[in-house]
Amino acid sequence: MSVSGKPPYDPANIFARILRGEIPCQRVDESEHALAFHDIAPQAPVHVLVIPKGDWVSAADFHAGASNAAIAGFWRLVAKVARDLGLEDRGYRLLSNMGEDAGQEVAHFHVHLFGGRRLGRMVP
Ligand code: DGP
Repeated sequence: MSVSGKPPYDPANIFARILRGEIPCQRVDESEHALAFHDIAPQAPVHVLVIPKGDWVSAADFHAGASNAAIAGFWRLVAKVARDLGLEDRGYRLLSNMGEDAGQEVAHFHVHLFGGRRLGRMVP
């Protein structure tokens, strides 16, 4: 953690590279504040990742440090993607892994959006 309280952000992480267009993704939607794309290893018929367009490592530093507009813009895109993919009626699941114990693999804040089938009960 830096003196400012913001954890160090590695600009070489895979989602940073996707945001810069250095590696491709299957884009679902995009706004000024966020990008949504299909997960490379889907765990459900719909498995989309939504990431903010800023250098945020996890939910903690994103919600503590990003502007209100960026936070609102991020969550609006999450909701829009779920709506546009027709998930609102049957439901869907949002999940964000934060840090080592949760097994966060990519150190750029992201929310998983799962849907398209009956999802199992969540277990820790
Ligand atoms: P997490 O464990 O929450 O950090 O999830 C990271 C997710 O990112 C995991 O479900 C796989 C996905 N992922 C990793 N590399 C890539 C990639 O290059 N492209 C895409 N679309 N998804 C990726």
